[in-house]
Amino acid sequence: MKEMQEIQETLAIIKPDGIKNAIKIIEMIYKAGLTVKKYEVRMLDEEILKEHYSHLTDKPFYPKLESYMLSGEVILMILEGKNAVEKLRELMGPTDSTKAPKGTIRGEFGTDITYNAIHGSDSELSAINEINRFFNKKQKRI
Ligand code: DAT
Ligand code: MG
Repeated sequence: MKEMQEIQETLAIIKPDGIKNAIKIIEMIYKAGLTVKKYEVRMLDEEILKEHYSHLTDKPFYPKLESYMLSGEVILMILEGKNAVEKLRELMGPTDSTKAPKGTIRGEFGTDITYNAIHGSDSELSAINEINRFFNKKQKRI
């Protein structure tokens, strides 16, 4: 039998195009059973983005992704709850907002594959690394 779902933390980023809908997005997060444990509103910079999107820096779309992520303030959030990593990914919908169902954050507030309103960690390990990266925790990186 599967154990009770564990309490996890995950990292969410409301991206520059999502800011105008931040209250609605946060409401959806709470309705899904997650809570905001810590948050910060700030601009990102090239260095942290290159680290965060290291799997994409060689892609032809990277310059567009970078300028979008630098185009305004973002809201960085540590979310907490049962099965938080998967729950947030489900609530976000797929990367391409045009393919995201209504009722998902990207389906409601994203525009396309670039302007997709929100980031969420894609695994427990990414969540730990990303929380360390953006909240500068002095914990050992895995
Ligand atoms: P996700 O954000 O769903 O985890 P990802 O990690 O593959 O997706 O990519 C990170 C971001 O990069 C994504 O939110 C938007 C951008 N991106 C990914 N694939 C793209 C593509 N084919 N064209 C344009 N932007 C893309
Ligand atoms: Mg990703």
